[in-house]
Amino acid sequence: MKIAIVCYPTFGGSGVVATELGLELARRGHEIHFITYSQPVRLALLNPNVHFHEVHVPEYPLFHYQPYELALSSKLVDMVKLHNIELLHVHYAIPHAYAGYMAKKMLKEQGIRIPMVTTLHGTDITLVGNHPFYKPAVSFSINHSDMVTSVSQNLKEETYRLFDINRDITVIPNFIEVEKNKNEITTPCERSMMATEREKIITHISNFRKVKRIPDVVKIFDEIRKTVPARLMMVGDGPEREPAEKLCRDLGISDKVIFFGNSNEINQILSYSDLFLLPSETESFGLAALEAMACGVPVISTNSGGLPEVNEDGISGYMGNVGDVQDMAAKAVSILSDDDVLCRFKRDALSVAQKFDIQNILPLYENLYRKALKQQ
Ligand code: GMT
Repeated sequence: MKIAIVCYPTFGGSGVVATELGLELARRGHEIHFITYSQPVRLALLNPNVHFHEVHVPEYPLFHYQPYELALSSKLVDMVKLHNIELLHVHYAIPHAYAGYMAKKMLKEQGIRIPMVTTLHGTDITLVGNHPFYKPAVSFSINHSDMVTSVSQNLKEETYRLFDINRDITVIPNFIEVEKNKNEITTPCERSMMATEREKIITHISNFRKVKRIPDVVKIFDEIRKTVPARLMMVGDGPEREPAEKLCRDLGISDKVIFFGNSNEINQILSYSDLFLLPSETESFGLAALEAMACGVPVISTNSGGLPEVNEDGISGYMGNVGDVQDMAAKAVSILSDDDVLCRFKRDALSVAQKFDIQNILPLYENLYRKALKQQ
């Protein structure tokens, strides 16, 4: 199939999922066209089936806001015609589903019918899309997609609860390439740059937004390290990073915490980690937790949103209520303070992650595409 993938090209989970999906589809022989405003961060263009088309939005002083949706829908129309693309797969409803719908309409006028699959990722429904400023446009573009998928059962239920949706939503969970992590090389020398041999390595990875509850990450770590010698690796960047650095100074633990900023070496860092913290207010899925588990790292997370669908309580880690720092810290200590227990959690985290292996999930998308094409 010839498929156009529209996504945010940044470090966010939706862009990562869209990119990894496109790369695996290309490996399976499909022709994939990424259409976005810059090259997705995880996109390697080494496969002849992978193409990247940049959406340019010319600056014009009259516009207070540059019209990205317009430029994107025009680019979609041009690329569909030029490359005979058969299907649009848009990730994140805002504004991609809206722009995709406009492209479909324009193409129909020119006698080209093309189905659009929309994948809902989370914040497009729970945080941003739900705002009254966007809600009518988001409902409209979900209802007018040919197929809609959500990355968890919880997100599907939230979408029906928050929007006026009159169509089916198929749950296709996020995925991970488990095999890739097995090839990561770890050497004691590199580990020693992060922590001493007797210290456990605890990691958090996110975009450092309010929804991630970054102060809770720091506070949980501060509790843990009172019992178990440990260091905290903070990977990613965003508005909550500076306040978190200040909190570490105030707690007197700056020497035990490393802030990496955005990194392309996530698997490397995870492969040294003993525990992953994700105490978010909500997560539609929690891709970062799955990435950790695929590296054999147990997860302490909250039990909100789609997290219980990923982190199996008592098996791949533990869950706690949002904001219950003491409980999550105690559960972390129970894993870290006994090497046999830690070993078991590491092994089980990996086997839970295996359920989400890309080889199991990708055929679900391929079947959905075939169904969408048949319905045209
Ligand atoms: O978590 C974020 O703020 C980024 C956001 C995104 O759209 O990139 O992540 C959402 O999509 C990911 C991929 O499907 C999910 O794993 C995250 O749980 C989800 N984030 C939230 O629901 C807060």
